[in-house]
Amino acid sequence: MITTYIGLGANLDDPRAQIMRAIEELAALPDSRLLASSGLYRSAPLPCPEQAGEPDQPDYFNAVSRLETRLRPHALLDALQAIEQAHGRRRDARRWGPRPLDLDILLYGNQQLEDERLRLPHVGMAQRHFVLYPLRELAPGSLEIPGHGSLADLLEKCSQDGLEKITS
Ligand code: A4P
Ligand code: MG
Repeated sequence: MITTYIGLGANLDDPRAQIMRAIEELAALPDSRLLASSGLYRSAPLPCPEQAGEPDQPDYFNAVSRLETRLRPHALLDALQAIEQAHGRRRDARRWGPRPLDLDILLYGNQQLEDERLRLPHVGMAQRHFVLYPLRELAPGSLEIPGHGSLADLLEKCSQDGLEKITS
């Protein structure tokens, strides 16, 4: 079994309910065991690097889950994308457009990988408050983010400003 951390994000169609339902769906994945999930956090959408101005979309709700799995990374990605599809996710929309559900593999053990479908660790996770603060609820500060250093070091460089904790 490999320990993975999954990032959940949503900003459309009752985002809180989307995330609560997605956590139940993670718990039902084959060859996997859901070990824990963080509380729910709310924050403004990140400004997309390819679009000028402030993003015109609703706030995001985010959480992180810890999952043990025997699925290989690409099989896990397939399973997560199937869950996104079942939540009505459309992938033809603009990059970083609003979505009912986004599931990212943040970490897969300590594996580093880069191909046309998958990058591990997930790009940007090391700088994002809506990833690092929920992750802190589930993992020790000594957790190594391959290529970026320890979780504790990353948290020190990442302000919590603008991140509101909604539920524990
Ligand atoms: N992909 C590559 N690596 C991974 C991985 N580790 N986990 C590929 C999951 N997918 C991975 O993703 C595009 C492609 O990334 C997938 O087909 C997969 O093969 P997508 O979900 O279709 O599109 P996206 O999510 O719009 O793009 P991207 O670049 O993954 O965006 P992010 O990084 O997910 O960011 N603001 C707040 N406050 N909270 C948020 O959660 N999320 C985003 C999206 C922007 N702003 C946000 C938030
Ligand atoms: Mg994504």
